Amino acid sequence: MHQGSLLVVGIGGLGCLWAERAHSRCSQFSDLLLIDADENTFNGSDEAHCLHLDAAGEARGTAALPMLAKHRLKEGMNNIQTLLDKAELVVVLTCLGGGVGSGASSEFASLARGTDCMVVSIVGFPFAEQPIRYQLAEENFPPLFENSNVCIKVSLERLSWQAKQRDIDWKDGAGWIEELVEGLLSTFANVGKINLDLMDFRTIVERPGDATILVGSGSTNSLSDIVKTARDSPLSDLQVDGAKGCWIQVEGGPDMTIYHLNQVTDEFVSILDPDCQVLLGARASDEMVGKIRIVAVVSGL
Ligand SMILES: Nc1nc2c(ncn2[C@@H]2O[C@H](COP(=O)(O)OP(=O)(O)OP(=O)(O)O)[C@@H](O)[C@H]2O)c(=O)[nH]1
Ligand SMILES: [Mg+2]
Repeated sequence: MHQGSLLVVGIGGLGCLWAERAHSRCSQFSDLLLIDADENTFNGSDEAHCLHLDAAGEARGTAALPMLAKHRLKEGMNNIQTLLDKAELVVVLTCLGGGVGSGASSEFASLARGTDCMVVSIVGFPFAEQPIRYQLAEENFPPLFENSNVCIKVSLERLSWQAKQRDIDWKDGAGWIEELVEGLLSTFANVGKINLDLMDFRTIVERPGDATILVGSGSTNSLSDIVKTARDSPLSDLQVDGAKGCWIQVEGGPDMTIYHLNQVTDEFVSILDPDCQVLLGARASDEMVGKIRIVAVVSGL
């Protein structure tokens, strides 16, 4: 991977918060771009490239309307074109239901696809008790979905429930979003025991049908629980048992053995279609001693 090929992008207030947190775990090998109408979003992120959607400085207010946000993104695009030209994979984090995320994210994904980038979108859906925001989210989801290679719907309701279980703030992504992005990007950035590259990833995500990403982690003493957490992790409500394609990355410590590797992958793959094409990668890192994490993209759903 060359410098600048992995790009984490936050769009809108919550999306930027998620992107910053995710990027802080993989800043050695990815770039960060924050896009918002609210300048306060950019405070405290020295490493970020920022696109302020009110860059003309005319204090035209916040881009509370999706159409306005979309328009301002187009105007500001030449400021970030070089970043996009370098990127091979962008991970877009956003939450629909407000102005910026709803308006600018599909436009951004479409521009990224136009430069032959792969786009993975992680998209928050508002709480059901905010019906107007929810409806706005539903209206703006299809164009984002169509412009993404993988598009994962995250219900804020489920996220907040998971965060409560873990006793952390849901707005930070319940730890889950960071883990997903870190797992995905570290796979591409590091040479593993069995290396998977972007070409393999593309093969899997470009299968017809839906795709989603599952993550699970835990101790090497409880391998079945790792598979179970991965299976329970989809924040979108897709059933994965008919998956025809699977790209799976297993990360462990230097103490990871072939037994561990086989055990988790066999158990995970047993839930998919028997004819599923499986591409496997594995890597070891010092921080993972005693632990194993799996990151899987399943497609053809
Ligand atoms: N209940 C609740 N929902 C929130 C909160 N923050 C964000 N959301 C939800 O997340 C969605 C997106 O929020 P933001 O990312 O802040 O919106 P934005 O894209 O910056 O758009 P604007 O600020 O409206 O221009 C909203 O529609 C809300 O449904 C919060 O503190 N409480
Ligand atoms: Mg905002």
